[in-house]
Amino acid sequence: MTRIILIGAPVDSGQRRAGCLMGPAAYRVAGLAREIASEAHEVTDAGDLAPGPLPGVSCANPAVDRLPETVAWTQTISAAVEEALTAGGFPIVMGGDHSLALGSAAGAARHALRAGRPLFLLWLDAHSDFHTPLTTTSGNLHGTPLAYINGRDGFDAFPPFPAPVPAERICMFGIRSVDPGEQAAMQERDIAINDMRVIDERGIVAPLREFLDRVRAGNGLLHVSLDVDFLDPSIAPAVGTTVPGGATFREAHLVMELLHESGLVSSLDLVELNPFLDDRGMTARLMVDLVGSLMGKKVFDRPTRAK
Ligand code: B3U
Ligand code: MN
Ligand code: MN
Repeated sequence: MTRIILIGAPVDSGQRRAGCLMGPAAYRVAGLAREIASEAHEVTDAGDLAPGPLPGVSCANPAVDRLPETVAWTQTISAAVEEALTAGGFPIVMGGDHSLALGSAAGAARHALRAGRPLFLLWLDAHSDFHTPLTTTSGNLHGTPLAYINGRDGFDAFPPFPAPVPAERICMFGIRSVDPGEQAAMQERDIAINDMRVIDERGIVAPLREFLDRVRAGNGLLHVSLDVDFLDPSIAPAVGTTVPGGATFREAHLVMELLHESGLVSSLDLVELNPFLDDRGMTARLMVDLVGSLMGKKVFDRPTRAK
């Protein structure tokens, strides 16, 4: 049994379409806590966080939108995730847009540093989120967290990332929208980029097992960041930036089932749900079902593959 701590992070300063701040409420309405409890885990809902006072920060890139709010959220979320992990819990951060991962990953990294274990990152997303505040042209900071986590320059307004995660410990799945500024930086680094081409050719299982084997071999902690747009918009319409050709219902559940089987995941983000754009709650419900699979829900109990 795992002690799950639900943390509401109604962040919407990382992008410009209103609605993500209703995400935590939608997860509660869709029964996230019940779903987790039905897999015999203990669940605590810690309620919603609020950002602290806005810091006096600025950025040389005039396009950047709502930097002080995002920095304030980063500090608050980072502290909450670190505290949950230190207390022996498994934090699930209910977003909120993807800029919340600037904080959740920083909290996980600080915890990993103190535990003397390496942190690994699994990024399930249509986008690579590898911009820095200096390279983003949209100015939307939800496109930057993975660059912060990897220790790229340009994040002077933010607290220094505790122990940046090297490229070899980062794995992306579902990628199908990358800006030129991100592409160049990603190509210089040895990140496992499982874009949709790779998934079409190899499927989900082989590349995910390769990554999970590396996490296990390194005795690592694993932070998973699940962006709603990882999923195909036909099954998950409640997201600001829909990109066609995403993961199917079965592929997404298979990822979650393999992650459960591995026993390696230590923290999770649920990001970019915009309930205002949903179709009778179908996206919120699918995200809850996926968390159910991550928590061990399955139709048949069968022996797991020899490790
Ligand atoms: N790369 C683009 C688009 C984007 C990133 N994340 C989302 N959209 N959801 C940008 O604005 O940085
Ligand atoms: Mn994202
Ligand atoms: Mn995305």
